[in-house]
Amino acid sequence: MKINLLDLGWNDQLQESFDSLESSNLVPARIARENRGEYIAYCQFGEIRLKLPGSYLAYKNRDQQYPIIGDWVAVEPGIIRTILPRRGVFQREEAGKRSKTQKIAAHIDYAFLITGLDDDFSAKRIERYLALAGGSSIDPVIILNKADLCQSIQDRLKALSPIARDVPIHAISALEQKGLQELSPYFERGKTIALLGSSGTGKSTLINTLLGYEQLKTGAVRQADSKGRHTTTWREMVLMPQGSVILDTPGMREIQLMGNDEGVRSSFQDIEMLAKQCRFRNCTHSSEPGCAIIKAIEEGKLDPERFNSFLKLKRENKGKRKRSKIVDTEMDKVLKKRKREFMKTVSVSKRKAEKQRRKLSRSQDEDFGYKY
Ligand SMILES: Nc1nc2c(ncn2[C@@H]2O[C@H](COP(=O)(O)OP(=O)(O)OP(=O)(O)O)[C@@H](O)[C@H]2O)c(=O)[nH]1
Ligand SMILES: [Mg+2]
Ligand SMILES: [Zn+2]
Repeated sequence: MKINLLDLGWNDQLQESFDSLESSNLVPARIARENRGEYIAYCQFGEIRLKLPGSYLAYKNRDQQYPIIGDWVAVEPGIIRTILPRRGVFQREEAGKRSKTQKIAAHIDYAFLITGLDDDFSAKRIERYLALAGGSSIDPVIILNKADLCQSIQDRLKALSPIARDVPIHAISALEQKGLQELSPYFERGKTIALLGSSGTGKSTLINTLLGYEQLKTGAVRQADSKGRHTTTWREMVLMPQGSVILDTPGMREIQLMGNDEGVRSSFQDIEMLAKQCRFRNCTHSSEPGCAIIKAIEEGKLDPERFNSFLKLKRENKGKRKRSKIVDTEMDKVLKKRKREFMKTVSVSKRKAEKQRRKLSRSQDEDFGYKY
């Protein structure tokens, strides 16, 4: 199957980066899936399988970039030679105690943040998604799926509007194929859309419906709480017939913020704007005179709940930064201790060697009849 690179998202900028490699042996390809060290990618000749060269792995270091889904790479037959400069990278904080960002996908234009309109619905979660997606070049889009199961869509839209601000919201039913027409502008040729959300919200179902056939496995949610069972277990890029690319991802168990305030700031611009109008620059918005936030809350212009979420997310970020510093200093301590121990063993073995050498030369001297 021949593929037009423009359908895959190829553009002038990528072409320029590719040309600057000045190698006639290379072709561009886009990573669609990773499977135990093997990459499945699309290029002009269709689907191909790729590996990293041994040298890539030999020089493994912390800064070494590994290809991620959505990456554009320059390849020789079977081998990835280099990753072209990334943009639109979706990343998140890895679940667990250690602060570490995990790059999820590259060259993403839109992030569909999918929530079910069943018992899964949570405005707070959407607020978190937005804070996570904010501050990057990816445009977030809120998708409320399973509209067929909800009697109070208008109420929920109303609850979301101060949170979403200018982020578009679409209520759809992937299963009953309702509201899908609204999504077609995002599927413009060459655009890449990543589907994100917790398990069971219908990400894979939406792709199947848009494709018109069952390409991806889907799984029923638990009756009791509408939670999914983590049916999708890997990230996978699917080519859409209209010349766009869609990325299915496994349901996220936990969303953690990245420890930088940029996302929070960009998704809470209303509060940021108000804070600028406070009389004191270091206003804590708790009891200061001339506080624009307190005033807005009193006048009913700002929902106190929203302000609480803002404070909570900021606090969480601060905690994260602190934690990562603690991890760093703890790491330093461990490394220093290891170094000391290493130096000790070195000096011990050096001393031993020296002793041995002296002993040897003494015995050699003895052999020659000399005595100390
Ligand atoms: N009623 C209704 N059910 C839906 C809709 N969309 C998806 N479902 C059902 O929700 C369940 C979960 O759908 P999936 O597509 O597997 O969900 P997912 O988001 O891919 O889940 P993970 O792969 O586990 O992350 C399936 O039983 C779907 O049939 C919808 O619009 N309405
Ligand atoms: Mg799925
Ligand atoms: Zn204030």
